[in-house]
Amino acid sequence: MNFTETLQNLTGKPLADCTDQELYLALLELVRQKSADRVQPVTGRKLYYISAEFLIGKLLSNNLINLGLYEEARDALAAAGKRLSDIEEVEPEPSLGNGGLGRLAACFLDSLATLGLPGDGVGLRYHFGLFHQSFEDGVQNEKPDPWLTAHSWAEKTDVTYPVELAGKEYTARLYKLAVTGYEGRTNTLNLFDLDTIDESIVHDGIAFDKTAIDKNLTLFLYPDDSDEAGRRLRVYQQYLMVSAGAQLILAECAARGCSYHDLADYAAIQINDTHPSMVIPELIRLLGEKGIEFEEAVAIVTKTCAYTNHTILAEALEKWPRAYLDAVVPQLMPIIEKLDALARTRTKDESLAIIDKDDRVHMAHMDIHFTHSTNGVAALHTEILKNSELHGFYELYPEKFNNKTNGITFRRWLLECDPRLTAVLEQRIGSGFRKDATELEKLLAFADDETVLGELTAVKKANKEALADWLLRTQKVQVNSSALFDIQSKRLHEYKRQQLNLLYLIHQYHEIKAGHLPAVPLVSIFGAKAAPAYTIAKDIIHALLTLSKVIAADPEVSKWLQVVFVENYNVTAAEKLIPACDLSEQISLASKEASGTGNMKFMLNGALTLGTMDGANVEISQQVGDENIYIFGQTSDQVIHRYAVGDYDPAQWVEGDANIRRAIDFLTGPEMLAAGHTENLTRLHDELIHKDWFQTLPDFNAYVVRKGQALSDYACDPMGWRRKCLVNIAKAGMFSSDRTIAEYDRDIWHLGK
Ligand code: GPW
Repeated sequence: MNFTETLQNLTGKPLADCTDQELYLALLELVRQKSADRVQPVTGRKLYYISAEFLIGKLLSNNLINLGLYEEARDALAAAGKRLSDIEEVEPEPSLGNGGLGRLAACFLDSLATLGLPGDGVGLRYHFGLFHQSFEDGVQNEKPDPWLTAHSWAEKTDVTYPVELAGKEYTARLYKLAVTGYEGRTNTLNLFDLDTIDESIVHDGIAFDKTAIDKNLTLFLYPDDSDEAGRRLRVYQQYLMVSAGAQLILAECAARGCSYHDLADYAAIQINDTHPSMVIPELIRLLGEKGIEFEEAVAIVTKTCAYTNHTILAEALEKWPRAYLDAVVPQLMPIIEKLDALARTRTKDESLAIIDKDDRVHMAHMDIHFTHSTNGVAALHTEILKNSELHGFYELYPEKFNNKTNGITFRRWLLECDPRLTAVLEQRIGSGFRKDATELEKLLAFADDETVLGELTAVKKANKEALADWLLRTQKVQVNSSALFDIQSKRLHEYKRQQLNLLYLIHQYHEIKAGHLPAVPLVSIFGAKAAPAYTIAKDIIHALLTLSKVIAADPEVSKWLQVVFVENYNVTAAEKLIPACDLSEQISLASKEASGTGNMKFMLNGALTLGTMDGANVEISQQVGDENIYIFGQTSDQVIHRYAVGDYDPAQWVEGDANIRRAIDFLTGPEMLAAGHTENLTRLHDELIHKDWFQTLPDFNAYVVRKGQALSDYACDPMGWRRKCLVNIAKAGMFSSDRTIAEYDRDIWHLGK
């Protein structure tokens, strides 16, 4: 049977007569059958990657590529007058993550299956995932994002586990989603949910009754934690995930012959930041029920579990008031107390305790004491953990600390999102890079080949035109695709410094008005969601949307400058934006971005990075060399020093620098106030002048100069620019998540053995 016949058997009628929806469902079923054929028996150690987020993105094209069916499907559909790209639009995006941490988990699942390693995910099946963002009157508005349709990739099973929350028993149901590897095996993403969830209790955007646990528990990813009920709900969610997950792990291992004493020979559990940390006491509790003494259970769990830290931002390091845990998981508290006591026998340093003097439970501390590995996610980040944030722990357990620089799957972030670039690469260097990303280096042989550079330029031009079409269709904005496309897309957070980019754009507005024209027209594109309760982040969005209006209304400036803020940034939007980017904005305050992974995606797709020496930018600059990246700003040492001295005063920078003053004052000047809201603009203005907690102003001038350099290189030396892009693509190999996963396996997991 050929592909068309197979698909037709599933639709029951000629493909040409099918709707896109019918074709989508048929392809979904086909993928299901084909991926089931690649399920392999597990021998030896199996990984459980436990994470509150798996930002998997749409799955149809990804699965077709991984199963080797993409071309056949595309051609069979084309023969019937259908377009795979139209069918892709029918698929809702599963929005099961906030950003980098969740997307990393998804890339890791892809690489595990691709490398043929036994490794499943464990997480939650949020009904509405992260909110859907729209802009109304220049302000972010949040709505539920219903991605669970009647036919979804996650299949209901009849496996359930009892989970006790605040003394009441709930039933966690398991859903399974097939994870296909590229020419690899099929693994599973296990997602838990309650049957009793009631989507109808959501009202007025994303508000809902926070007390009715049986109805609300898995409605949203991380419900608003700005009030106490919201924070408690997060503890409930976390325990549902880890308790059901731990029961699943023990059941699977027992079915393979594990006696529980030898659990570490059957399972490796990776704790993705602190959200799943309660899996440690929960496993000890469950092993206790199987008759294993506390001391031995601690040893087993330590050998089985490993912890990844993704941040040094204090507010993101979870510390739960003991009273919450007493209320929600009273069965864990005696165990956590014993772990705290045990930790105190290993060190007298009070700051390393699990339960502090204010009765707060430090989840990361429990992880470090009672797992065998703690890793950071980029070289600089791991050094900062060892030398400052977690220094005391590093002195106590030097052997536990290791670095695993993040990576991205090239299947989604090159083959799927940039078929034009993939085709040029294959023609020049063959297709070995699909499995061995370091083969991209073969491209360096063409660094001075003007034909190849011309091909790369043509790819970028076509991708920019495709993005322009998409922006017109979905965002109703028209952009000039011969301008330089500058993109900052990531969660909205002050440390990521979208406000620095904002101040630059205001600066450029004034320069253009003064007749100092830039080297090339600039289209500055943003994509970002702000946490619903994060006021200043929402004010930054408002300021950018307002500036966009002010510029668009000014013909003198809009010839040279355009600001576009893409609504509802998600994986699908990222796949459109990244291949079309010329300049990638990675401008976090040095020391604050643990790694970043968008930086890697842009580089791989032939954009140049404008960035600080932060996170994985440091390793990117080492790979490509100083001449192929635009680095600016304070170093992490300088920043850490400035915080330590504690004398940073933004007002002095405002007084001492006319450009900074002009840019900040513009926020509350007549043009902006006429187009935006006084309250939001004033609050942001005051925040920058009085607090500027992420040191935007000290980096302002260096940023303006470096960005100006990039624009002029782009305009004045197109071949030189494209040569730099080529080097970036060629050197992206080390940022494949296949490399990252191979290192986790070599140093921490030892899977299949
Ligand atoms: F706070 N990251 C994220 F560390 O996306 F938990 N969400 C989070 O909640 C945290 C971290 C947490 C990101 C980091 O900010 C980013 O630098 C990193 O590349 C990514 O995790 C993956 O490691």
